[in-house]
Amino acid sequence: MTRDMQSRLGPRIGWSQVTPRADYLNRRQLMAGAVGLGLAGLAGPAAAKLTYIPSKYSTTETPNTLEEITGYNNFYEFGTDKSDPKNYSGQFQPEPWTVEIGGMVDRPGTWGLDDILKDVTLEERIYRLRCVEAWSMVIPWIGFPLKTLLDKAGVQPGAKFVAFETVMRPEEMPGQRARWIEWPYREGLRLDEAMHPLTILATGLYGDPLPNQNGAPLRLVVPWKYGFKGIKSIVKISLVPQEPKATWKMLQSNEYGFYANVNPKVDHPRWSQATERRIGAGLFGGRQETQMFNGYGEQVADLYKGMDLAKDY
Ligand SMILES: Nc1nc2c(c(=O)[nH]1)N[C@H]1C(S)=C(S)[C@@H](COP(=O)(O)O)O[C@H]1N2
Ligand SMILES: [Mo]
Repeated sequence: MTRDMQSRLGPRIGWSQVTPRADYLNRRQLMAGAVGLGLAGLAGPAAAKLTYIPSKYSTTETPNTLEEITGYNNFYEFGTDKSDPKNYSGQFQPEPWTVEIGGMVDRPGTWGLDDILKDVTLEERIYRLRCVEAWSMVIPWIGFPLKTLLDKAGVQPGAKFVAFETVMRPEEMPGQRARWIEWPYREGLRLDEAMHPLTILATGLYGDPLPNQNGAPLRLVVPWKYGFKGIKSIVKISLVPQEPKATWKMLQSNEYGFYANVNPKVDHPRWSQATERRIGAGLFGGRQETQMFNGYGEQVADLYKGMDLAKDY
């Protein structure tokens, strides 16, 4: 039996799972009221530390529970099991944090995350997340468009791609002491993908700052791409003229491409991408069809006009 199967056979619904979500839904209603009254800056959700506004880009699908989102993760810096990030990220220190922005920008430099966040408006973005391993979730991220940060840095004309790197902390990240991955974890986007309004840097979820296992304190979320593009715990962002290195492509380029757009018609060499297992759907929930661009085609299909997505997978 696979580990996936085991997690589906355990007891699923208890008060510890139901209550936080009910709380959260109430808080969201409160929040919507506060925004309506123009009080967003004053009246944040009672138990949350972040203040944010809703977004038209959110799905109306029901989010996964906080337990699911924080207990079933891929974050190989903490280990390869789905439960490793939750179990081994407790010592990780996401504060203070700086992000280096460099390459082809007018204002290169290293900024404190607090400074960066001072003048951004946080939004809630409830997005589908589709892992390349054919499971999925719905996650209520809190974040802001990557474009906001890139505009602040001033992207120069020759820049064509954005490269990202995760922090190196082998003392706090046991997975980084294993050398089968060439750390740091790296990812990249084409500049137009990076500037797209759906592309966000997330700083929280369920109204609170990001848990360590989800990529505290700052991670990328690109909802129409496989989850591995969503690089966690980012310390470096560079504007570059050429396609940058990306960790999974470096490991196995015939299985993981640079684009990694969710595509039910282009199978992974070792499994079908036509359907997916929604975490939390339960033993009898069955599989659901995977949507082209993870259901965001209306917004992003134009980015890939004229490209052969079977070749540029
Ligand atoms: N630095 C880093 N970022 C990472 C990963 C990783 O191992 N290391 N895993 C990726 C994969 S495969 C997925 S599916 C998502 C999972 O995000 P989540 O655990 O917040 O759901 O993170 C991505 N970002
Ligand atoms: Mo993934």
